[in-house]
Amino acid sequence: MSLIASDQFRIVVGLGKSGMSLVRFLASRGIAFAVADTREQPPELDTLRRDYPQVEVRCGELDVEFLCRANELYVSPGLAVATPALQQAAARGVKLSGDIDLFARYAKAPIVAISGSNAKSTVTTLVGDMAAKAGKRVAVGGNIGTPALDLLDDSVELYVLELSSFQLETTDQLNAEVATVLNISEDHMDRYSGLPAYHLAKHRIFRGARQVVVNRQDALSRPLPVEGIPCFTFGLNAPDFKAFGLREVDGEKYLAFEFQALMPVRELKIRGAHNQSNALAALALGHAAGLAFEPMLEALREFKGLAHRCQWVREHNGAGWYDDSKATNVGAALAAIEGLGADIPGQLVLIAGGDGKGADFAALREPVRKHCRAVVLLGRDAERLAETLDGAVPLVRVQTLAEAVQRCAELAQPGDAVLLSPACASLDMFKNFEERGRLFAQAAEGLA
Ligand code: UMA
Ligand code: ADP
Repeated sequence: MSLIASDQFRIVVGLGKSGMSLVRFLASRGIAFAVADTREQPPELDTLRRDYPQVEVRCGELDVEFLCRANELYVSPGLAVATPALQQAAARGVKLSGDIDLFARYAKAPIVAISGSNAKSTVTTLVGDMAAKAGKRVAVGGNIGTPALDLLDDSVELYVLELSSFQLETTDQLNAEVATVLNISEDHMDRYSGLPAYHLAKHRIFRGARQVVVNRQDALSRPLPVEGIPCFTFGLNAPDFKAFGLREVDGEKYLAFEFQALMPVRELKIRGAHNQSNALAALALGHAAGLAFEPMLEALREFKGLAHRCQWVREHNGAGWYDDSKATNVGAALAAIEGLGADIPGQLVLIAGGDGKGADFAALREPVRKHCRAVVLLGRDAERLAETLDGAVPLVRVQTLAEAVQRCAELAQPGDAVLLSPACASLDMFKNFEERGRLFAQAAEGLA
């Protein structure tokens, strides 16, 4: 690829999964581009050098002069658009864009777009399962794993995308058939100036949407210019017109649409009030996308939940052990503590701590006091958590996850549940949340 500045020249910034999907996409369309990454050894460097040896790559600190040779930068989600070098390039007229914007320009099938602080992966997977049950050729990806550009295929009939605030920062016009922000609570406060900036990034998902789905119980999920856009809502209270919710019929709780009971809640395999809300959100999105109720309900009946989301691990001395390693923020941990706490005869022994990403932990104090027998703390922000929880319940400090498991086994009583729901990211001690969950389950399974 030549390095001649022209209005056809692009630079892919970031060479991880998204960056590599951009490289494949641009190369296959004969569009000239180069690559930059702030890391000396980005993960896909070897693949790039092997498969596209002609592409220029700059590793290390971003060079503004280099970036300004492009008319458009495709910025990976791991890099904030607020990064000074990117802002300097933007100030000199270079357009900042990303993989999702490009995807939206080329996708020929309708898009179901799902964001929110929590429950994105669960709801995205559910909508994908529902569409497959309805016989649609469906492609599921985005933040959940497969980069969106890798999904593009003209035979696809429906795209279901999980989108993070990071991906939405660079998304100008998504034009989704239906878009939702499932809920908003504090997350990624190490990247945003505060909740308003995070909220603003998430709400870019609604740009050009033909329909929206709103959480009745979370005002922050409501798009500002909702008038005139067809809207379905979901929530745990009884539904009215164009709404999904819970209705009681003959003493039994049902998932319901408007005044129609659809399915008893007890037929769901996923537990807790938060998962009933997730099932309703998926129904609302699927309905807006034109899926029939019967296949959607079949998918709901079969869904066992995703790994590391309140996942049952084992029973030990009469206590259940649960892996909720995916609870990387306060809102997710709260859902697990309140959901599981209300569901068991005993109390919770909670393992929490890790990289708090600058979050305020205060909201944990009351639910922890109500539901927990003790909290075992580890990781970078253990002391900050300890300050918040001090005096509410007994606190135990440990250095390793194996030690945490041992201490929990000593503390738990029959009828209790041991819950790994850290309210923090895992990256200070582990490769990712999956590794943290796997090591927890292994250690728990190893208990005599
Ligand atoms: N990075 C640099 N310099 C760069 C580019 C990236 O240091 O020039 C760092 C980032 O700060 C980050 C890491 O490299 O720590 C990875 O960033 P990336 O943009 O290269 O990530 P990808 O490999 O492209 O993966 C991304 C999503 N990752 C992030 O947003 C951090 C993946 O979501 C997503 O599955 C993938 O695209 C495909 O769409 C992961 C994630 O952690 C699961 N998402 C966050 C979350 O869910 O909380 C938002
Ligand atoms: P995301 O992809 O947004 O991280 P997941 O479906 O992977 O969402 O779930 C992440 C965490 O959020 C899990 O710990 C899960 O128990 C919790 N969670 C699931 N549904 C909800 C909800 N409706 N509200 C709050 N937390 C939830």
